[in-house]
Amino acid sequence: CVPCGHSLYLSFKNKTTIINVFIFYSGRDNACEKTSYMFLRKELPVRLANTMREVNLLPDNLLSQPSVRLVQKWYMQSFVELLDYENRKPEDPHALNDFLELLIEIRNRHNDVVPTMAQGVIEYKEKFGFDPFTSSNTQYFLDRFYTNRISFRMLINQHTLLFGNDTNPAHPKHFGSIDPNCNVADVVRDAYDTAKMLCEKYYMAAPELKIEEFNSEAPGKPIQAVYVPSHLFHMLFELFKNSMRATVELHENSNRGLPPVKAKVTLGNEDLSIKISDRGGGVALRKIDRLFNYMYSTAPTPTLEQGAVPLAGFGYGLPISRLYARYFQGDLKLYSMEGVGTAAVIYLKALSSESFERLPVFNKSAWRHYKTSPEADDWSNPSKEPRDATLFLQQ
Ligand code: W6P
Repeated sequence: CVPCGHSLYLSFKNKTTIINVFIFYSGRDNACEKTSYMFLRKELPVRLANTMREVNLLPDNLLSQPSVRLVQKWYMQSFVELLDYENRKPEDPHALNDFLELLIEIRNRHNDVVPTMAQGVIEYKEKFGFDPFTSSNTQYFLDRFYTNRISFRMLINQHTLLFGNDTNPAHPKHFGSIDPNCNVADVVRDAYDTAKMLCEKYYMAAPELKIEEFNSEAPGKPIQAVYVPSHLFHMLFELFKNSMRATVELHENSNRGLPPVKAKVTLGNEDLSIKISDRGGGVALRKIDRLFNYMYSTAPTPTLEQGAVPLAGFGYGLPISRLYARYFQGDLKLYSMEGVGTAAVIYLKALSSESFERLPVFNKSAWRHYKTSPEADDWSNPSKEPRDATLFLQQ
């Protein structure tokens, strides 16, 4: 099994070894599938087990919500089913195919983990309200939990795409879900077009897109990355929906038309950056963190007309997009100037050799996060009373 030259890789960490597992294989031969099988039958249960241990550290009031229990059940079941393969030799004539089918079944079972966990958070909030301690625990937990889920699905998708018969004939040059020559501006346009259709359906109007590229490494050449186009699409689609909504809602009743949403794709030595900026009026600095807060931004989905989809603002789009960016060592940041507009920047690693998985580890320090209560604030609180210095002078 010969890994081909590309080096976007997934890693497997345990206490003593770091094994880099190349997910590019030079062929679809049986040897590769066996190697992947041997790796996954160990690695997938390990990743499930780590998550299940961490779920158990959640505050009891959250852990006991029915939706959280349901998710826990799915994880247990998948864990047990994977363990069946612990001792099945890859030479067993049915092992490889049975395993592949199991992976597809597991992927389907876990499809609704995100909305179900969100439901759990809603149930919690209805009973106990919002408090900063649980919010900070939930934030820490869900970031790690969803990162683990992204990684788990990435591994399953690679295996089923490379060795199943559901390979995508539209993208013969992709390796599983990875495009070694992913044209970033193309994905930007694609995500814009999709968001635009939603926006027009909702508001009967949508801002234009202005896109610019600046390739400092190879001036004039299109910017490419070794990346998972579906992850990039997910992030960009989320940002466009937010930008479009802000733009339309601010300018709906103006007769000067809608200011365009701008996209700028740049490549430097180290970073490949994508900025999406709007003139939608911006968000106050004080409120920016809330956009990434799971507990704050979870609210029961408003009842929509049949088939209607909300444009943006319900649920977990932004925090999960940031996890996608961080998963391969990038990031997603918002820069807003209230009264004017917002710029969102996705940072990716320019070099695929820097794009390894960022995974949560389960150790003492992680455990401590759940067990320590937040420290007392060590900065002054503004007094509600207006300060009048003359009072001190009189004393
Ligand atoms: C806004 C709020 C927001 C969030 C994320 C991306 C863009 C924007 N624009 O007004």
